[in-house]
Amino acid sequence: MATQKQDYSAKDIQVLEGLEAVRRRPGMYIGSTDQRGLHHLVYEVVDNSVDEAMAGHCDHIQVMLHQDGSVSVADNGRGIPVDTHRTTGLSALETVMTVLHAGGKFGGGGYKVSGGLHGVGASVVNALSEWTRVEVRRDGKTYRQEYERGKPKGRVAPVGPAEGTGTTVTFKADATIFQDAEYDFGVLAQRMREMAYLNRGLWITIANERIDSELTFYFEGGIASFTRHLNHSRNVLHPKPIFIESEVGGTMVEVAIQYNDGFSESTYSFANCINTIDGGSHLTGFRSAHTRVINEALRKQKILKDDDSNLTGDDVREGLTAIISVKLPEPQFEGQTKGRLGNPEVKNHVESVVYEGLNRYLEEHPQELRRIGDKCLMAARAREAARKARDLVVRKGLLDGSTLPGKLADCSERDPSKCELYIVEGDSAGGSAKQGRDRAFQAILPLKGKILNVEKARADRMLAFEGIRNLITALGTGIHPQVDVGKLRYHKVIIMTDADVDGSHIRTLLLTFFFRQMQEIIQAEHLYIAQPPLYRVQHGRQHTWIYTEQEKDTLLESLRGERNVEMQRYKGLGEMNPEQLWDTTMNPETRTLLKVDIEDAAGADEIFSQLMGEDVEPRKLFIQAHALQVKNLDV
Ligand code: 0RA
Repeated sequence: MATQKQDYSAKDIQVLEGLEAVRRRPGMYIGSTDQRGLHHLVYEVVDNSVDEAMAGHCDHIQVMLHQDGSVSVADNGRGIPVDTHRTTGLSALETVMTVLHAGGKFGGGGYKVSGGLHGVGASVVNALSEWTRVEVRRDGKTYRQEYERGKPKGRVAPVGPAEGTGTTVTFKADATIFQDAEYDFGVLAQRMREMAYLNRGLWITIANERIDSELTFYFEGGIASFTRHLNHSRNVLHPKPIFIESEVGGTMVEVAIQYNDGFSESTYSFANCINTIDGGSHLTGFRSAHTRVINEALRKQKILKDDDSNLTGDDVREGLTAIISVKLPEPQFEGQTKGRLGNPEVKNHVESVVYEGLNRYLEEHPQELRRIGDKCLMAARAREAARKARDLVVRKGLLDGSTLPGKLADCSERDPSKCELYIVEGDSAGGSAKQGRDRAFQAILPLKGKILNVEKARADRMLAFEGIRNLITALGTGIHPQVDVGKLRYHKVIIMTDADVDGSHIRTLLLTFFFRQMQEIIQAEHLYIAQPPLYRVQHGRQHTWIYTEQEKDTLLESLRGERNVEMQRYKGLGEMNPEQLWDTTMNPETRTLLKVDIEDAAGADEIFSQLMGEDVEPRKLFIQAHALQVKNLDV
């Protein structure tokens, strides 16, 4: 900067201070500086292009991960204005790139993706990048400005002609801030896919130069295509999703609905393309209208008789796959994780759109109404049976935690934050775990054989299984739809299964159970997966436990030439004695636990329905892959 003007104006100083604040405390702006934070940089830049698309000026966005670790995001929008502002003396481009939260002022109203958890704007990405380059194509010219750690290297300048209009932002995340974090192409692609679903007609390409792969997402049906996709391994009750769309009071409302013959509900709500995992006013409005319309329509058709009572929300939501997407000028995100849409007026907006739209649709499609109605009535009857089964079980005190299952070897500690529950497959492994554990704070629950696949069963059948009842009782929280995480008896719930195909199947069944029946426990980050070793290598007088195939290769490589190397493969937990099990898998000082984490609930939902649903082929493919995003966590 020495060659640049020396007389910094107050404005410049403010900018530099702003960038410095971002670099000093990056977590405040992007959440974290791990892989998740790194991905946020990409999302911030893409969001700006999606804003341009939502304003109707852009239909192509291209994301590219380059060889050198930089990322570029190109769009065919109007191009960020480059002319100089009369009072600030800065171009709009430089302002957007260097002034915190400056993005919004130039959008000229309209909807913005930003405003969510982070939504901090391009200047934050710029501040956290080793270098950034922006190219704007406008008025037949290409303009360029480059930056280093957020500071402009020069003024915006024309560098050549241009065809069409648009903006390309290329940045290289600062390695001193994002220590060895790497982009996960799959995770980024999943978000791009979601963006494409939420913006009908928008083309999004994501390419990875490193492995020479490219994916393009474009959905003519928008969120209707999204519901089709979520249902693709399920049997649907009507081939064409119901799609409703309207604008009320400045809120764009879009809803897509498609029923399947399963028992769970998969509803996802979005506000300005941000997944509102805790729902909010748009979801409340949808549910209220949806329940009312179905009841009224079924009464009109005499499918519901005069003396039948109304179907409940749970009845009409069994087997429902739905996407609710609203776009509004000033979304308010609330709650601890900003996952809930606050704007109260949106409830009525969505309610009126869904009431009218769905009512009309069902009037015009009596056959579909009948099929959906039959499904809902069946759900109501099953729910009544399930309630009776549950009441019976509760009356016998089998679920409330007052009588803990005999199989449970509980710990002596009573403070849940210090307690751990190991869910262990099989009695023999359960025996080793009971002897090996620290009984002060570790409890063991052995599960016999396979547990029921809850993806294909309702609560009544589920509760008939002793293993599942034992699990529910031991945890103390109750099950869907009445889970109280506050009552969880162990703040670490650890699934410990054999490192073989059966073990991975049981783990998936358990994950499915938690995902469908106690998702709150996963959201609250209490669910873990134990990592038992795969091999024990004896070399000379030493031995080493090996947890991954990669570790094995590395060790064997380093031991090449050494005599007396012996390797034992551990197929099951039962092959280890209690002391070994403690040393390798249960001792908090030395073990590794994987925390189960749902970053992308719709993606996890799709995987579970595929894994455990009717569609056998993809299930075989997936059975050994991990089901939820499982994060490495050193505990
Ligand atoms: C403000 C005004 C105008 C365009 C944009 C912002 C814009 C920003 C970004 C960020 C990434 N891609 C973008 N594309 C456009 C246009 C104002 C006008 O031409 O009248």
